[in-house]
Amino acid sequence: AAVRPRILVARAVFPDVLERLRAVFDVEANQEDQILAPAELAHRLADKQGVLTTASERIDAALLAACPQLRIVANMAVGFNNFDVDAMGAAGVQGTNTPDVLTETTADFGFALLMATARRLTEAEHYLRAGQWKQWRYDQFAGAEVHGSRLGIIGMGRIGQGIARRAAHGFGMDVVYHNRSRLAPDLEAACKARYVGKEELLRTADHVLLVLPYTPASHHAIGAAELALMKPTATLVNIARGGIVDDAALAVALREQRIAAAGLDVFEGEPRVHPDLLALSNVVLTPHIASATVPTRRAMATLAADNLIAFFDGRGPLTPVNTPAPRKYD
Ligand code: 8YV
Repeated sequence: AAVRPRILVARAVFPDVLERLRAVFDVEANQEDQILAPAELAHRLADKQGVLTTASERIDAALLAACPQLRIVANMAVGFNNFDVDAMGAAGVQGTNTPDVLTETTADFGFALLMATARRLTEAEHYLRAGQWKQWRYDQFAGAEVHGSRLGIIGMGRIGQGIARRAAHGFGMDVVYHNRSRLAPDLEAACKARYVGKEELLRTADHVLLVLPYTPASHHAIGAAELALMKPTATLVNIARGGIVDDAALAVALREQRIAAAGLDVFEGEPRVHPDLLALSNVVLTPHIASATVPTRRAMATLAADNLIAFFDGRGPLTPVNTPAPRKYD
């Protein structure tokens, strides 16, 4: 029998997905509820040809140097800012991600977080649970309007467009967006969204929603200067990546009520959350769960596994993120 490729599954996954991998590969699985530290990850990958990762495992030049046999990294995430794509390309390592399968679920959550933030859902629930609700009051938890208001979306990829469709068609919102490039006219028409500059978006939107990839160019794309442009009644929602927002500057803006509220599913340095954010009541904070439904997480794990399977059986990666240089010894 042919030698089976050796694979590491770096984080716990659905048991049946693991079984699917075990049918074709020699699998070492980290089923612990714990991220492997960089040195431990390098150690476990020293003799592996493939790995299934999540956005928590960093794949950089130092790791690649310690893993000479590695040929493919299959990320169980659409975002791949945990990859040093240049280093992977130079080392001849294929990267893959999980686009499409999580688009609608993540768009649902973006909208949920927008609603929860604008309508002060969690703040009101905490108040009720704490036994503080004594009577109705005209201004109790009075929030911002969602329907009919202006939504500004920064990052208009698949997920951004999904949110725009929900906003325009379901909530009669006036949708504006900013993106590296303008959408094709038919896509713009489908989500009834209008392209504007970043500054116009920040100045005029009632709600600003971030769904852009995290790259050196988007680091702190929302900092003190950008927050200062926003309306004092505006809400900010981040379902993209920590690091796109300067969390310390955001905490100041929220505390001083320069903007009304923020909904955050991702944080700089997560799972650590900036203590100044935790101290505020005008925030809704969730632990990176925008793609977390059972069917979607299953589809993500299955697509990551299928990328490994297709790569090693010669069909090639299904959803590649790079075109690596040919390896010297292939
Ligand atoms: C993942 C995500 O749950 O797809 C992404 O980019 O951020 C989430 O869907 C998380 O990154 C784990 O890989």
